[in-house]
Amino acid sequence: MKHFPESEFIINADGSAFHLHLLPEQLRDKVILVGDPGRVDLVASFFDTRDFEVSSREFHTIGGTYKGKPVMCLSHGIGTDNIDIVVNELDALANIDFATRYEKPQFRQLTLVRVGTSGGLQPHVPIGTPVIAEKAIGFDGVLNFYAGRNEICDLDFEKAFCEAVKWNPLWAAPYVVDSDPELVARIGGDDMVRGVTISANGFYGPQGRELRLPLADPELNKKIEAFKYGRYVVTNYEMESSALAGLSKLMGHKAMTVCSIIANRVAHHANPNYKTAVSDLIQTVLERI
Ligand code: R1P
Repeated sequence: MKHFPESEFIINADGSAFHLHLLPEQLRDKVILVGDPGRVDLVASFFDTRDFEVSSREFHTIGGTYKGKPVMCLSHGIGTDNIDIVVNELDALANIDFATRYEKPQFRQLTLVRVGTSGGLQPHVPIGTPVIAEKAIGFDGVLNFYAGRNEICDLDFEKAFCEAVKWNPLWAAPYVVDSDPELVARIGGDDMVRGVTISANGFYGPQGRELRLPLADPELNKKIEAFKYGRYVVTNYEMESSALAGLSKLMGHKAMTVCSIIANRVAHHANPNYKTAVSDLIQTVLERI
């Protein structure tokens, strides 16, 4: 069994995981992930009991039950760099013995569902649509630092995508990972769109938004919108689904992302009153997780 020294896996003085500040006994098998720490209260408002609440930086967690089902909601903030922290520390809480610092002999699998917001890129995903990242394309590069990346990624899709959009070799190599198919079927039901979601490594330039700084490739979004791969088209942009799907798959956890579309990047529309759609989506995911 692997042993993890103090420098590699930091445990706080109170026995909690370094960034999440969660204790192993607080971990629930079913975890709803949201970006905004404030949205954790919205998710917990649907719980029938609240057992604990922990807050540190952007990581805010409330654990409890939903219709008797043990569940917790945790905020990850913005970006796949945070997802690297969240998935590694959740996995450590499940699969590392904090007293001995050894990997536990019995693997414990977690179910991680991110409920987020997103910008739509296609006419069939108008504002208000819940879109599942059936495939996630990571522009961020996080997964490329882990061994085994090629075994879990869709290499043919990656190649076709890079050729179609004339990917700039100065950018991190994009990676393409599937969400867990059983979760997609169960949580997606027949009322959510299955899509291909890009996780960008920034909100402005990396998603083709031009403010004062000109873009390296102003045509990139047009090429992304036109790209087709079998039955797949790229449906939306957000900033976390790729690392969530990739790291979870490498570790053996079940994960997926579903986002409510709050802006249409093609038609240049945004809906600042998106909270009802997000709240409805949260309740649906709580029912089905
Ligand atoms: C950017 O405004 C943030 O919103 C989206 C992006 O992924 C990014 O985190 O999702 P959340 O609403 O879940 O944070």
